[in-house]
Amino acid sequence: LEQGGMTAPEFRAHLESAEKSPEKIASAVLRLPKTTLNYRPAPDKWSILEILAHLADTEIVYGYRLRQIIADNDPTLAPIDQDAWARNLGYSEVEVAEMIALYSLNRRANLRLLKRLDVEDLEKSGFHPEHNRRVTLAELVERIAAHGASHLQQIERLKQHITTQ
Ligand code: NI
Repeated sequence: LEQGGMTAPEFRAHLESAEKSPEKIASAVLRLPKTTLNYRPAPDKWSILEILAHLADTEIVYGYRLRQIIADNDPTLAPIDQDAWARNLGYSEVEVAEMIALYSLNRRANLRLLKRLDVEDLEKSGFHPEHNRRVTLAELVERIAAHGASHLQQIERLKQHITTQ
């Protein structure tokens, strides 16, 4: 994170892009046939369905982390292994509509909490054992704002890959 932290306009821009993600993801996967949803480009790569489950679950993780940092005193964040979650939590068996609904509602609730904050609050942090350092709310906000967009690109690449086969 650059010196001086996040400015108010940057914060607003991040919240705005974070707000648009669920709808963009929803329209990208609307009416996709099952074969497309389940298609894996390689045995160790996620299908679109698994990406949707990852988006829904990650929003729960973001939500817990930001609640810890906002509300708790000196919290420690729990690291997750996202491939282990995909393997062990049945990501390939989920329902598209349920994942979109979970992602949308948790994202909305997370943004509601973030919108109450002033930019100074974004310097609050929690200890991340995996990185062995403190992670600020500002960093978390940047991640939340970028997460949907990067997986949207991944979904579009997968759709492209399937149609050009
Ligand atoms: Ni991700």
